Amino acid sequence: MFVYVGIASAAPSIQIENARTRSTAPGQTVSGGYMTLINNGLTADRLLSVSASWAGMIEIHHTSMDGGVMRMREVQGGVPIPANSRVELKPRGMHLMLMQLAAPLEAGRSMPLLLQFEKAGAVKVSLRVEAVGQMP
Ligand SMILES: [Cu+2]
Repeated sequence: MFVYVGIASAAPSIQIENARTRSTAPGQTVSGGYMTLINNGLTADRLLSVSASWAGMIEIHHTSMDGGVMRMREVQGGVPIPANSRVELKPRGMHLMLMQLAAPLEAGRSMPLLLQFEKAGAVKVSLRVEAVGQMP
């Protein structure tokens, strides 16, 4: 599953693969969002923000280990995506924090997400909801 943006060869060309999230239990209002951001263009781009109608707040988080404790903090200034490179949003790494979920995320569903890039602009992507345990 991917989305192509950019037609002129000089423009950034952002492709998104393997966009996914984890299903949630009733009452659980937070989940993680993961995907591969691929920049096939000659120009660096930047993921600035992410939004969805079904999540009240979405932040981009960075994960780090601090004395054996995993900590998450919000990425400031967006996620740089250098020209001709791929950036992974993955569990225990940089990820999307999907918060204030309006309803539980059910496995098998696809949730629309809007990514805002500095140069590529708005890119729609579909997040595949995977059952907890289906993902490493
Ligand atoms: Cu997080």
